[in-house]
Amino acid sequence: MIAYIGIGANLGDARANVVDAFVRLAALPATCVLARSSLWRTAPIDSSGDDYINAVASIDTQLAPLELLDAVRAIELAHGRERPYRNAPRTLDLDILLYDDLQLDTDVLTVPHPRMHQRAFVLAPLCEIAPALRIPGVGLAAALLPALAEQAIARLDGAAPA
Ligand code: PH2
Ligand code: MG
Ligand code: MG
Repeated sequence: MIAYIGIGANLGDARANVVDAFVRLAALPATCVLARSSLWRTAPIDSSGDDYINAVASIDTQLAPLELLDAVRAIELAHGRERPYRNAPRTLDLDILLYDDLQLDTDVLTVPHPRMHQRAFVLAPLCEIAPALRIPGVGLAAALLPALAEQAIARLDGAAPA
């Protein structure tokens, strides 16, 4: 299965944490990283604290959706992720954005990620690595970006070697 993982951090060494997330995703069982976006500096949306570093990875995985969710949560915990309140600043956040063509809405996991189509910090790195991608139930990811032009994001040069 091909899945897309949104990565974000705005506490501690956010840039190093995001780069380490790529490494840890590649080390998951039955999983390989297909592509990693650049790193992007983004203003917090419905959140506070420093600017975020955001990125997206595409992976090929044989992990089932809930196995993948457990795995990305373990990576967050390895970075000391705490959840004192909703959308609190964080050392590392890994969200399953898409899992193949799956559409799932349960208490623990909703795929596609329910807010991804409203967030330039997700769509810009996503479209970098998958310019023709369609979000099930929503449409072409790239077509959503122009409406989000007021969200402040900037690609960091040379941030993520392929
Ligand atoms: N994540 C959120 C809420 N707001 N803002 C930015 N810029 N980047 C994020 O990763 C982010 C956010 C909830 O996970
Ligand atoms: Mg998130
Ligand atoms: Mg999350």
